[in-house]
Amino acid sequence: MIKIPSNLKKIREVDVTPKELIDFESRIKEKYEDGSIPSPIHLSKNNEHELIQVFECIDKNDWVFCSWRNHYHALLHGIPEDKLYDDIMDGRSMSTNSREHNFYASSIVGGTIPLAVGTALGLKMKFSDRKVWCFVGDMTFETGIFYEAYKYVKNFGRLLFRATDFGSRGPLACLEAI
Ligand SMILES: Cc1ncc(C[n+]2csc(CCOP(=O)(O)OP(=O)(O)O)c2C)c(N)n1
Ligand SMILES: [Mg+2]
Repeated sequence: MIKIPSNLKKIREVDVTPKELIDFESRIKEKYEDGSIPSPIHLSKNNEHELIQVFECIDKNDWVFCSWRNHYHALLHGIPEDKLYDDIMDGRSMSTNSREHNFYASSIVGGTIPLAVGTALGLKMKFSDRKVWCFVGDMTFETGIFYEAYKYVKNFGRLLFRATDFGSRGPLACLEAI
């Protein structure tokens, strides 16, 4: 169970339900197991309510960076289910990307962290009020690149919240635009 920090404020309704998230992953699992998907997939499970609560605080114009385990986040940030499904069926489960929806995912452990910080810095230099949200897993959280980015954002910007999620594959960390 993830505690949602009190400084996160709800700014929009999310029209995706926990059941829809779970059903989507179940559909992908079936397709993978019948051999229809040519590449590895990564599924999420648990913390659906909490993740929806976090995305209720994320503006559609904000950037979201995510890992290989990105289907929930992509659906909650507004990537159409059909587009995500087609991408996954084409073998791109781990690298969901959309400039239109301000979403970037990568299969490289820690790879998105400096990109997220750089994007936040770029937005700050343009006096934009858009934010950057970087979701990482509990192992990625332990890496040196996370620590470097964490220190930079803490010292030169504002760290919005840091929530820990061991073992249940939900949201872990979020860096606000620096
Ligand atoms: C640079 C790099 N090193 C190693 C890997 C192999 N790898 C893929 S997932 C993973 C573990 C990641 O764990 P965590 O950050 O907790 O994410 P989870 O898969 O549990 O959501 C590793 C080591 C990789 N993808 N990239
Ligand atoms: Mg993990």
